Amino acid sequence: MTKLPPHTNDADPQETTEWVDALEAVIKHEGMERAHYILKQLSDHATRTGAQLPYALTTPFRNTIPVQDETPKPGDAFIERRISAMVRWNALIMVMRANMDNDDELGGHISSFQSGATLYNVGFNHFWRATNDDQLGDLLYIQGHSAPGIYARSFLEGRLDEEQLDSFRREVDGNGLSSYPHPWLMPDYWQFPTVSMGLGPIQAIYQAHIMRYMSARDLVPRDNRKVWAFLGDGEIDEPESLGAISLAGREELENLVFVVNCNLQRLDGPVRGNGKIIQELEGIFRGAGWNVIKVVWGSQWDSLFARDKSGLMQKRMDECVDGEYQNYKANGGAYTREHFFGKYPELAELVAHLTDEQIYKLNRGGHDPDKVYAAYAEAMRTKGQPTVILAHTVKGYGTGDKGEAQMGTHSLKKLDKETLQAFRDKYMIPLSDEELESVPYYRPPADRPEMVYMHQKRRDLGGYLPARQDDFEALEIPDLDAFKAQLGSSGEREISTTMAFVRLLSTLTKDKQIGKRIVPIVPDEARTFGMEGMFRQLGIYSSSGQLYDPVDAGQVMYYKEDKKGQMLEEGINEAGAMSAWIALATAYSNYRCPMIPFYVYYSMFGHQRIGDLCWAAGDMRARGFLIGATSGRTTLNGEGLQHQDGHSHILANTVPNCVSYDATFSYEVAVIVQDGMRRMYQDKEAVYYYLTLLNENYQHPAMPEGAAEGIIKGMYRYQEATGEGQHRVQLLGSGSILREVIAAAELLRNEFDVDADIWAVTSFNELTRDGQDVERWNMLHPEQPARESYVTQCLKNQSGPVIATSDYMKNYADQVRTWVPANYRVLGTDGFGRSDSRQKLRYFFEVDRYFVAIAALKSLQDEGSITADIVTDAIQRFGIDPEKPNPLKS
Ligand SMILES: Cc1ncc(C[n+]2csc(CCOP(=O)(O)OP(=O)(O)O)c2C)c(N)n1
Ligand SMILES: [Mg+2]
Repeated sequence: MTKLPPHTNDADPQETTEWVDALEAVIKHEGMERAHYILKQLSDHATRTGAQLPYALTTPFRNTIPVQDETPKPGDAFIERRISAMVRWNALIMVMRANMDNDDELGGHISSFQSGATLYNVGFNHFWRATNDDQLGDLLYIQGHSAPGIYARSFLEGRLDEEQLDSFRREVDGNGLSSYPHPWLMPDYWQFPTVSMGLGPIQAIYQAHIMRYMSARDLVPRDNRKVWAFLGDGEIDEPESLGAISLAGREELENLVFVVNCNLQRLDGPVRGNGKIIQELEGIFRGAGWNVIKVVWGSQWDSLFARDKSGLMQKRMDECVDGEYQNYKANGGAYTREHFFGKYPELAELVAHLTDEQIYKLNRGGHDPDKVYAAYAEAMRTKGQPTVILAHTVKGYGTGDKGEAQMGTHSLKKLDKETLQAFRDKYMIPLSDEELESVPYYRPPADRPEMVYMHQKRRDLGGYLPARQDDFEALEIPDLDAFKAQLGSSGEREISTTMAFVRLLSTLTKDKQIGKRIVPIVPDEARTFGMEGMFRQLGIYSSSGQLYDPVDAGQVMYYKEDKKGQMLEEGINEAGAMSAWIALATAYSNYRCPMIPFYVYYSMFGHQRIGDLCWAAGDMRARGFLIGATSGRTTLNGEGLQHQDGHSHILANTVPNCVSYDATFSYEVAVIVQDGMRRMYQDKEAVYYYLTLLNENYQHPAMPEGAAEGIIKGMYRYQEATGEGQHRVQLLGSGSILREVIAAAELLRNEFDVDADIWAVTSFNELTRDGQDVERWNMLHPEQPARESYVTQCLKNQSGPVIATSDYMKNYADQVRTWVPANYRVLGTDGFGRSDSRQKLRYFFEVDRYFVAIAALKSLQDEGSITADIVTDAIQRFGIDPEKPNPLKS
């Protein structure tokens, strides 16, 4: 008869035991599947009778894979332990050396990698395939602050030398190692910037999704490639970490493996001191359709489990909270004996034969290569589900009482002499006490068995990791002529730049060379942008095709989901859509297949909402287009304060390799997109594009002769002054407000005898970057003839003050002030948006034609060209209340 642990609330222990015995018998004689079946029948029956069962998505706090089902780890356990020890050593040393004998405060982390070392080493030795001429390898999202351990392995492998390790976090002089994974700084090494917590997990999910998309469309073979993402248990609290896991479950992303390093601690303290992070995550992931593998306990516990016939030890494990588990590791064997086992006399008895030292060494699953191997092997085999491995570890493992499971261990940067010696002894690093004085790295000669073994393992898996491919085969980009429809006048037809863009996109998808590489991505706003025609034309990607008849099936533009769909409709999920875009925008590297993604979204929900992903995209050398549709504070008029964007260009300019444009006319859109494709995919510049589009309808002129170059540089003369007026001004306008500027020029000419040159400014950001670059060069070359910024070149031979107006904050146009060789006045839309007609909003924000005209007149007054009463007269004539509140404050 089974002996059950004492439960105080068991009304009839005898009856309970009978049920458990019956179940045991079924498992023993008929197998687990039959047991499952019977339990399911019982549960269904109970539900039919109306019973509310205490459904639990969690299992007891123990390993998911029973000992007898573990796939045995092949290879030489002893040698692998040696490799692991050396990796640990060098990871520790490189952080210590970065922080020794200097006041540079370079930082670095010891404890995170020491807790995750086995999780990485098992992967490197047995699972992770590299990309080479024959295969596309696995994609690894490595916990950012575990970077020292990854460098340490590369050092052992001979890919990095001591000098480079000593240049950890010393990058300015070149050849340094970046603090965290940064492809921008180490383009042949790191693939994914992960250290801004949460960005790794969400990107990994969408990477796996895009991997399936790419193969569904026959762009790259599917193979058995996997995406592995390493997460901290503290990192899990980021909304991005868990926010997209249901997509992975729903899409059955069997090519995705999450490994959560559950060391129970984050930076300040325990992740769930009063609960159990592993159990919490088990429930969440299982509920989202994931295959959950808990790796809680190491092999040292196996014999205790075998002897724990009553389940009392399990009960004790289940009732302890993480704060207590942290205590056991921080306080050692005697403490654990007393506080963990000592709670029940039978349990104390169970470990009576063990010394305190042996109790302390009862290991956690994430530090046991055999348990980790078994979990990884299971993840590799899993079909139809993503896998999450919840690995129980100790933060600062091996760093003794100075670091192991200590509250402040995350910030540990150095070990004292005794702790270092103890670490050396624990990992049997053959260095004497004297040698330790210099805090040396350790790498055995190349012919040592460990080294031979390690290289062989990587050869078997196709090469070394991490590795990133930066180069790709250039694409043949169509000439500008291909977009004739956008370059000509729209005639009487009033259209928006969004409509022009959608047509251009449609043309691109039909291009023989690049058509299949074009990927429109929307987060549930295609209809808003008039892109619904693409549903049918391109199909919406869905891994299950379309299992229903769409209600609009009879219509030409019906909602067509398709296994080979080209368009991505990612739902109301900007971070997800952006992550999909990033995966495609880096496909040139990770799939050796350049893709041209266009992510089209409400401009307000771009850089402002997902700015950190935009930043990461720059780091990753993403290539593609972000399209901020319905942009402009006063142009998207009805939607109000939380939609009307007047600052996305300012944010876009914070990403160094993001090239941004605010277009007015369809020919500008065509020129910008064509040139962008040329720069990114033909000339292989590591930039990406941000282009704002408008939903205001108006007539579009044909492209003025020779305008293309200026459009790309950021400004061109749209209309020359007639030369007839008494006074002269230079009017700059961008986006929708250019049209107000054009109207203002007419007012000025007709009513004030002021003649205006009109300049269309497609990018104050590009103008600014050019100006700053020129200024910098001039500063550093004082003896050389000074160079001239493009803004200066455009305006230097013009006369009259310069007035710039945009639908963005004044800062946007104000950036170029230094290079404007004249009196410069800026109008813009600072302040919270609100709903009203465009006309009213432009009056409210003081960017309509009348304000442009007044700004011009005021500038002429300031120059002494006209008298104040003319300006006053204009203010009155236009019905402007001079006491109207400042929009910034209203
Ligand atoms: C978005 C973001 N916020 C804060 C940090 C700073 N930070 C770096 S590591 C860390 C603690 C990480 O804890 P955990 O995820 O559990 O990883 P562990 O080191 O324990 O493996 C914090 C707060 C960050 N990198 N990113
Ligand atoms: Mg942690």
